[in-house]
Amino acid sequence: MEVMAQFQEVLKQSSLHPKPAGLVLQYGTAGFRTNAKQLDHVMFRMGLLATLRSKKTKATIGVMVTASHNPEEDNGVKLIDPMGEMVTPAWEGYATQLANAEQEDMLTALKDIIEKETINMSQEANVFVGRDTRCSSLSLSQAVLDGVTAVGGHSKDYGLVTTPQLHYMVCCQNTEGKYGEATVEGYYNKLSQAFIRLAKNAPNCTDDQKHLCVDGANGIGALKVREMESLLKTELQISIFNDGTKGKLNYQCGADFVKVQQKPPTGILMNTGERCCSFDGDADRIVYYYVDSEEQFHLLDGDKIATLISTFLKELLTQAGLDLKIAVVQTAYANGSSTDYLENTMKVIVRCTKTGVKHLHHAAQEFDIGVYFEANGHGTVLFSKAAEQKIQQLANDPNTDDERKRAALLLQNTVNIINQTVGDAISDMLLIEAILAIKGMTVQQWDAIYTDLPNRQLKVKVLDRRVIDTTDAERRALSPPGLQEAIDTLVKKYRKARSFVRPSGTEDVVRVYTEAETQESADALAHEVSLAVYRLAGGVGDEPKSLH
Ligand code: 16G
Ligand code: MG
Repeated sequence: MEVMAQFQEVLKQSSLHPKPAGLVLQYGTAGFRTNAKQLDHVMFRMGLLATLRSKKTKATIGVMVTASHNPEEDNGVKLIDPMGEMVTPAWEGYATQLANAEQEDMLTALKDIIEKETINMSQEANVFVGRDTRCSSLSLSQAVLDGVTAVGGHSKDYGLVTTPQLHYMVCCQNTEGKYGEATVEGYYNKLSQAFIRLAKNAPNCTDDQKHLCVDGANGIGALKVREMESLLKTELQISIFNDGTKGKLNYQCGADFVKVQQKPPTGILMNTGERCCSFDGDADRIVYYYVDSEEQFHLLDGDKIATLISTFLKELLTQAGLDLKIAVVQTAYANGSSTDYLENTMKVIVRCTKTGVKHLHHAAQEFDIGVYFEANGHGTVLFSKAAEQKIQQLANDPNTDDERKRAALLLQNTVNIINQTVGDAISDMLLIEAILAIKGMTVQQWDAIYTDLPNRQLKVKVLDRRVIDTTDAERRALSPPGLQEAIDTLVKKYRKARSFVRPSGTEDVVRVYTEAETQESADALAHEVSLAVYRLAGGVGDEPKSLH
């Protein structure tokens, strides 16, 4: 189609997806996210934008319709770049501009992007679209597809998939199959084969140890685990709870609920000491937990997962005699005990970045092996090309002795089981299960590697959260004046204490984090820091109340 005619078509189609006048939304930490009723125009426009991005990069782009762990009535959209990573920041800016242009200015906003990025409109474009199980997701993903078509792009609708599956398939498509086949079956086959090969190294694993309870958050993860279950054969027996047949999405269940509330989800039947895990609503986060004989709940969050995985990898590197630099990337939310254990006992490099997967992902790329996890359970492992080659060479070298060969093969299958594009609950679960089986480790032994410092997270409502400016990976506040000094003074009152505050990237609040030697201290400090934020950063509503 000729360019002018194409713009006419965009205008015509766009009028079928009108923007409510005055509505302003931000492409936040992980895409747009708000009540589903406000998103039709955003979806159509993200279809347009993804097509432009595809023309620009001459590669397939992904669009995932999901609001992750938000309530059922919300929805959202995440854009995926060619290598399966999150869309580059400059284009997040375009996304915000395009989504907020009033109906009559939409075409101008679109043309602006085309001009700034010197996009050749006759270039072919291809967009992969996926969605989660929310009721609103079907029609919203149709709006994305309409956007792609309106600007002359090709699309492939994958229907119901997890967010990490779509990331994976975009990467496969753009690497001509080198990463795997760009189908859901291809994903299941690659991961399950690697899992079964790893599980072969745990011949003494009992049936009890092979059992896992999964809380699917009543979302897409439950559906997808069910689809791949049979491929895991007898190596892993999964009982799926909160599979979406009865309960409501993310309601009193799922990884975010379990992490924030520090208690088991409803809808799960767990025996004493039994290993359980929870996914979030789009299956890109996972946390583990169990309840002991005194009914005490034990959470194994992203920090514990990062420790388990990096210990396993480090041991294999030693056995294989491979000199590869391994690092763990965390955020300020990482429990102080985990950082201490990683740095001082395991002696691995630890890096701290700002909150948000893209920051961790980026930092992890700087090492041969970068293990990154947020405490909330989002994370994965990245292997550099050189690291993958060295592992491969060693595994294929006929002169490698038995012990080194075994380690190299284990490393090779570990590479294959991991979804390197983004944190992936299913892939992380399979890796963790394989590690526990190979090491003959119970969930209690894993938990005992180090003891978490008691901690507390609170939120404070302020007039404008942007008055808080942070530095040092969000660990120190630069403004408003006096806030950091106030926090420093309060922290000094408690043993082993630490605290930081940061404006949320997904909610209109300031977040407060504290940790200390006892829960009472962590709670008292959290209250005092909240008060300081309230007083110095323009708190609204009632003063924060004490927790006890
Ligand atoms: C988003 C981020 C997550 C981060 C969270 C912080 C991605 C895919 N997700 O969910 O990594 O921990 O935001 O939220 O980047 P907050 O800024 O509201 O604390
Ligand atoms: Mg998620």
